[in-house]
Amino acid sequence: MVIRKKAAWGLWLGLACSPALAGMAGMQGMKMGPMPSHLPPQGQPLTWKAVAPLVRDSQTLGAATGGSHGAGVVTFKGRKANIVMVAVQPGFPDQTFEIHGQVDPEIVVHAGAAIRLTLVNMDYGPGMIHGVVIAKLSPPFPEMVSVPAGARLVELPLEMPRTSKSLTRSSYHVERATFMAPMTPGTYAYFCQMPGHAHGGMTGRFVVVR
Ligand SMILES: [Cu+2]
Repeated sequence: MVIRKKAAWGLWLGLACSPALAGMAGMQGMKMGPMPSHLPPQGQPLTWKAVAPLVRDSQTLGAATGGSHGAGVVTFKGRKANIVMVAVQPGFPDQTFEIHGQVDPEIVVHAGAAIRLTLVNMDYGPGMIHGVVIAKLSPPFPEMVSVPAGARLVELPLEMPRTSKSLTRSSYHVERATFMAPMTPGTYAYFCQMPGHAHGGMTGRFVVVR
């Protein structure tokens, strides 16, 4: 778990963001309002009771259009974006991300937006490990994706699968980080860094607009 339990979002935004990114985005001194958090103290896996609100957030935050695999678009407007992604929500295809009920949609954010990114791994079974990287890359991806220096916007480390077949009896791994969207528009990719997963399609576009 890399979650910082702080009432003021801005405080741990500052902690989590790299100095290079912070400098690039001109975010020093930026004031961030408090953000609600459903998360327990750092280092503890989440119970279903704790993770269910995050899953609900993943389905409701942002504005969605479209809907088929990889064709949907989820837009996060404004200077702050709270993005919650699920890795392999039950009932959805293997090796996919779900956002706003869509499979691997395009994510759209505004240039310079302060982004809080959360990933919940809902997958179950041996080896069903997932994480997420957002980087200046584009598909097709090889089995092992290497990210050139300077191309990575953010990385949430690999998370273990849920612990029980029963959703309500399971515990869940969640990772969270904050970062600043680039100041100039551009197209990036989000993808799972588990070998073979991005290659198999566990990826989507991350688009920064003015
Ligand atoms: Cu994966």
